[in-house]
Amino acid sequence: MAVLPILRFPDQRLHTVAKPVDAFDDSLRRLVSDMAETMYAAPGIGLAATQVDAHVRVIVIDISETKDQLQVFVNPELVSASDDRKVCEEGCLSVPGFYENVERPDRVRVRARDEHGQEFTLEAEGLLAVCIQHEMDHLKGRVFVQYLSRLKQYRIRAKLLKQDREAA
Ligand code: QAP
Ligand code: CO
Repeated sequence: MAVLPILRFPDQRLHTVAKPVDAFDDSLRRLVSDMAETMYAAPGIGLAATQVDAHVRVIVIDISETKDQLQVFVNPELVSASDDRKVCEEGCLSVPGFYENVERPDRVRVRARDEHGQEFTLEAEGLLAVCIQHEMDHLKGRVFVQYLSRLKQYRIRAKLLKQDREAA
C-alpha cells in the first residue's frame, strides 16, 4: 500500500479522459488499495484515479463517519439521474482549501463493477449521489471548479499557482 501524490488544479493532466479497465487483476487491486490509502490519509471522502495520474475508470468513496465503508466503482456508468436537483458545497483533494456550491441531480442510479469484476447497480441520494457525480466527472477530465463562474475559476487557479510557486 502507498499514499500516492495527488495532482493539483490547474494541472492539465486533470483534464485527461480515463479509459475503461479491461483486466480485473492484481495491478487493478493494487491501484484501488493505494487510492483508498491516499484518500484516507488526506483525509477525503472520494478520489478518482485521474487525481493520482492513473487514467482509468476507477473511483473510491467512503462517506462514513467511521471511515470503514469503502465503496469501489470500476467502469461506472450513469444509468439515470433525477430531474430534481440540489445544491451542495463541494471540495476536492485536487483543489485544496476551496469549497463552492454546485447544483446536480439529487438522485442517481449507477452501474459499476467492484475490484474483482463483480457488477452491481446502486441507487444513491444526498452526499453519496454528489460524491459519485463529482468523481465520475474527474474520469471525464472535469473538475468541479468548471461549474463555477470564469471569475471564480480564475481566482482559484491564481491562488493555487501562487501557493505552488511559494512552495517551490
Ligand atoms: C468530493 O472531496 C466531494 O479542500 C470529495 O483542504 C466533496 O474528499 C463530494 C478535501 C464534498 C461532495 C462533497 C478538500 C480535503 C477533501 C480540501 C474530498 C482539503 C482537504 C475533499
Ligand atoms: Co475531486
